[in-house]
Amino acid sequence: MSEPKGKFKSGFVAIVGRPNVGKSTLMNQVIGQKIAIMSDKPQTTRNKIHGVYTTEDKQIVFLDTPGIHKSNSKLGDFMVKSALGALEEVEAILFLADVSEELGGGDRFIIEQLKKVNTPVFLVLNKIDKVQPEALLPIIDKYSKLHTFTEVVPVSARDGNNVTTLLEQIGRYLPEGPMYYPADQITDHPEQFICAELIREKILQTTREEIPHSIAVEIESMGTGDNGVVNIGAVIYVERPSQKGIIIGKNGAALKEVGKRARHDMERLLGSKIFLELWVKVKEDWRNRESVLKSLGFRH
Ligand code: GDP
Ligand code: MG
Ligand code: K
Repeated sequence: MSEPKGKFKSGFVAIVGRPNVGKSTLMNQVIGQKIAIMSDKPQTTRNKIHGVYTTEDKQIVFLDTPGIHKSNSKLGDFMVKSALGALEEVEAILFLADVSEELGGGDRFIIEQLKKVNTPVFLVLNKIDKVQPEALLPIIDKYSKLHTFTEVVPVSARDGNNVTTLLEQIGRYLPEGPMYYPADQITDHPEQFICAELIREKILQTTREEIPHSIAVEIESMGTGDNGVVNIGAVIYVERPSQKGIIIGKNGAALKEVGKRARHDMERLLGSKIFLELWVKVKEDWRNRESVLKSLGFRH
């Protein structure tokens, strides 16, 4: 190992952008492991996930902030508020946009929010693998008319194209600081949270009907038995009895498929055999009740 040239630098960086621009994909590309949750349906990432990127001269701790979108529920308001609070405290914000889609109302809303925050904002133009190179300049122009971005970095989060450049650019905005996490740690989230998110992900991937935004998953129990098998009991909360039926499916087929897929990923993640039990419960209008939000771990 060579001697680091200067002092060690470290800091927190937030990733924001409307649903589906590739925030989770970028996070996974950077830390090289599947922890952020990916889905074609929007708003899957509801909690913050720290991904930690460590080299010999720097450490970047990423916050995969919940999308800042226009909201019509208490949960939505909560998400915007908590995201804006987190954004004040970071060294830099990566605003991700999808170059293969028109700059839309969702992007504008987020840019308006970012104006309120006193933190350098990078414009990270993602999915460049989907457009011709000459299409990029006009796109950069369009975004730059709305806000003065500190840096503009085109990337393909999926292919990893230009991601190293992005990491180097971020490094220039980090102050001298300690290593917050051990070099081999990539997330500070408990396994329980990741397992709950995996179950949510599988439901979103396997359910056709329009219910996903109204589900929450809670891990009720998790423990290792004498035989080394990890026993996990989880409850899937829905808002209406009809949604319960959709999640369970005919003769329990849908829920069984969700369980199978989630167990598969959990076994890879935890490196042990998993016994997974899933229940579905109706909690009416849970999104609009403060106390229920609190019990599910959303904090102000
Ligand atoms: P998030 O909602 O912002 O976290 O977006 P995801 O990371 O879940 O990505 C949404 C979709 O876009 C997924 O199907 C990804 O595979 C896809 N995607 C993400 N980044 C890229 C990219 O650089 N190129 C292409 N072609 N697809 C991407
Ligand atoms: Mg995501
Ligand atoms: K700041």
